[in-house]
Amino acid sequence: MLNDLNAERLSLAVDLARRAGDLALEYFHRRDALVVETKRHVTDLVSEADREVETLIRSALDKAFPDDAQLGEEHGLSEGRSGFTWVIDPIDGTAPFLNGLPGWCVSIGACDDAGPALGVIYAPVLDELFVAFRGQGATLNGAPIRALDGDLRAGLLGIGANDRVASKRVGRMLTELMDAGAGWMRYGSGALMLAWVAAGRLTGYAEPRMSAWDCMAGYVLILEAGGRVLPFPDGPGLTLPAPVMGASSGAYDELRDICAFGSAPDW
Ligand code: 2AM
Ligand code: CA
Repeated sequence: MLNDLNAERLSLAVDLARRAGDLALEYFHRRDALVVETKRHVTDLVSEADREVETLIRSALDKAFPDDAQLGEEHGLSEGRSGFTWVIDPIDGTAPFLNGLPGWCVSIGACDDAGPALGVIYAPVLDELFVAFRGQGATLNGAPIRALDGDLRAGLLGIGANDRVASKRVGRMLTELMDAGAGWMRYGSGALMLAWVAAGRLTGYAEPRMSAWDCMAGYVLILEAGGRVLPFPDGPGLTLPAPVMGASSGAYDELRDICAFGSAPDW
């Protein structure tokens, strides 16, 4: 059973993911009117939608849990005193979002001294809501979910890569995965593909360089669905990019060895 405080946190996170998703969906339907800024690369985009959706989430969390810390993709870190840190990606998959594709989601995660704690991911176009809290199991639209049985060849593998990772590094990873017989796909949102690992739709997900807001919620979902995740750095490392990987138990070791995520990042 969750204590009262964590039950309130989970209930608000679910409510906010839906409200934030509805707001993002409004922007999605009139995306041609959005002013899009290229952060550094054609795949690294931000718009008013990302900022406004994060503001909606953060201001509600500020009000309800003023002692909690918050880390978000667009508005950075605000310190807290409770030991509980919200980790927020208002729109994960901004590039698919701005290009009219369905592969994007709102991701609200949290961690505490014991690691990843809360994960809520809502994909508005698909109307799918993934919910988990440490020790409480994971659900999709209210029904329990489990990671796949079997190894890397038991289903599809999700892959992500961005322009900050050397093309040779990505190419090597994909070559080795294909040589191992893994069929891979890319959908554009790391958070959503991690949720799909939890739901048994993918054997695993790997990306050499992601941020805490892309993976925290998905990590809780996978752990609660019986899978395994590559620990994301905590403390000051929480704000820095790192390799991200989650998989079913049977696929985890082989995937980690192929991706060479056991060693230091080599972007
Ligand atoms: P975003 O859509 O919120 O930017 C796709 O491979 C995944 O990587 C998405 O979760 C995407 O998040 C993230 N991503 C995109 N560009 C990135 C970058 N330059 N550094 C880290 N993560 C990035
Ligand atoms: Ca993101």
